[in-house]
Amino acid sequence: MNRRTLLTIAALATLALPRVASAATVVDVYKGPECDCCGDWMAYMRNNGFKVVAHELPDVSAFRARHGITPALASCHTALVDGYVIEGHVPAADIRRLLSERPAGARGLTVAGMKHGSPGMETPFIKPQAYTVQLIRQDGSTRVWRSYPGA
Ligand SMILES: [Cu+2]
Repeated sequence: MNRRTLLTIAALATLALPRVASAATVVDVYKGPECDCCGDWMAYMRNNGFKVVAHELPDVSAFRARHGITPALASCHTALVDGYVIEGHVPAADIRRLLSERPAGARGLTVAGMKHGSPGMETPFIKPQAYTVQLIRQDGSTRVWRSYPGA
């Protein structure tokens, strides 16, 4: 292999690498300091290929309200992902679908409350609850994004 071939291979490798690195979507998670299940959801998201950045806030509810999450739609942590707000223990597949479909007028997704069996809320000996991922629109209205059966 001559020097020019080596240089060409090196140049192609540098072109290819940043694309691989930028494939991980950043998830900025806003949470209170003492939330174990928030940490479990962050670990779950990392395991699903997202780049998770944690931000601790003394009052997540004010942050939540600024992003259009009403108390009825609220859970334990609020995340910002590529311009969308993701509230609570939302499964990674539903976030990926939102990022690929990008429905008109969408503000984000929520799993309101704290549902046993949702990602980061798996508890030994407690049966998974049925839960619904809701799409929140910019006007505050919601619709079912996906329903999960309990056990
Ligand atoms: Cu939680």
